[in-house]
Amino acid sequence: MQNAAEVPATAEAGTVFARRARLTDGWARDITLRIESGRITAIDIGVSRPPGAIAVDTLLPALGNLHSHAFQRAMAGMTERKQAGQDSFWTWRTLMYAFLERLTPEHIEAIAAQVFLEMLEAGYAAVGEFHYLHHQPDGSPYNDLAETGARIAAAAAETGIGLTLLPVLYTHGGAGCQPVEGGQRRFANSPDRFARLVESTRSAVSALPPDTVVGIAPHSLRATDPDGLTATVTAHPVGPVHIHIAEQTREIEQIEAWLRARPVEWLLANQSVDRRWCLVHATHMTPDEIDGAARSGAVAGLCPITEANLGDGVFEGPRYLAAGGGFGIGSDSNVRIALGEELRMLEYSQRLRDRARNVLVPREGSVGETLYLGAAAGGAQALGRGAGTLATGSLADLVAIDGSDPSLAALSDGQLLDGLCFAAGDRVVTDVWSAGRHVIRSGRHPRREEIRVRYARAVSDLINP
Ligand code: NGQ
Ligand code: ZN
Repeated sequence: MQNAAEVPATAEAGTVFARRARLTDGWARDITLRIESGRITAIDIGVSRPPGAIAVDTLLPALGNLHSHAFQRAMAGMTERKQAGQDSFWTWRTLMYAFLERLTPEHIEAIAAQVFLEMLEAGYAAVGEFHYLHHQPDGSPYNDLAETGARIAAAAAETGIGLTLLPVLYTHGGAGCQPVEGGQRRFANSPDRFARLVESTRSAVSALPPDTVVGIAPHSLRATDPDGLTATVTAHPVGPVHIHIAEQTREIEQIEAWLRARPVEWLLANQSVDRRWCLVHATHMTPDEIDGAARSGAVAGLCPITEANLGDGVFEGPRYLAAGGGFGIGSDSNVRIALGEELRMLEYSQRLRDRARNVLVPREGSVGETLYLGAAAGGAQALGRGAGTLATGSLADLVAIDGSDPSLAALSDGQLLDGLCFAAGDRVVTDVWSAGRHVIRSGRHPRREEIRVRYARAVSDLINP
């Protein structure tokens, strides 16, 4: 399965020479960066290229993609036809449930490998896979409770992407402990069985590189209940905790009717939300909720392309940033995997709403730097990766871009990240290292063809049963 000669399972050691790099406190020229055991162990500035070093143009910390449902990639483009009545998030969800009914573990692995490869080629070094497709179509578990999680792990191992695997607790079909129905049967676990699922998931990733993380993901307040949520969070006192929250206005109404508080309000009052939490979407918040979420230290998991695609609404960026809130970026439904475009969509949605320019900067300065470096730090925090900045001791999650690309060639160092967000496409990515694994070279993944062929076979099997 895995070709160790092409994508090393253990982190390489080596030296990277960059014409320029965005270090923690600013730009530097002619740097070497030493990688050992997957970490940055030394950075030297103003040096000449040492023999044997891999030379790149512009080196940046690579982003982690903090929220993905890999399987949804295979239905991209299948839900964009208007049907009778008003199409909504909820009608999309019905189509998504119908789609996932047919997925086998083999399909899940083939799709995830393609998705992870596309993420790496887009410049992401790691992914948070919010994984809820656990069981067989009739709801009975596979022999190995973590069968499908093991498929996600295999896809991560094959591609070399850094994996934070987030098995999902999904107990109820809707707010107020409604029964699970139809496609939801593949997701469902009691808190007790979920605890066993997390243990099996840990075994499933045990052969992966040491930067691999297992966290937990209560799916949403809708799909859990207060006691199950508390018990689960208490039983897993370390590692990332991700939850979908306040994405749709109907969800706000249902949670208010049931729990007598808005979703974020309820969560902040009833759970110990802190730096290990990632609040995915957090679209609809009152000013008090925004301030409380920002103060909690949690990361807002923003998924701008999917949120636009699903008609969720627009995140209240200015107040959240002013309150010091942390954020990161996720590709969620994977309808399109494009890193610069996520950041651009995030800023453009604010501009369209506010009829203003350069919105997502708390005081003054570059929007691109604020978004890119903010998402690098927030993404790393949410994924439990000691990455997000080019500094000694950090995990070597690196991306190199070609500053001589026509979209970037005219820009100064201080304008470069604005160019990356607003002018360039992800084709400017030349190299990616994930925890020191040099997985993208000359913009390509070494297993691109095999993975693509396997993906094509899987989707053809899905559409022509
Ligand atoms: C998901 N996606 O879990 O894939 C959800 C849809 C739900 C987004 N929320 C299902 N974007 O929320 O129940
Ligand atoms: Zn999601």
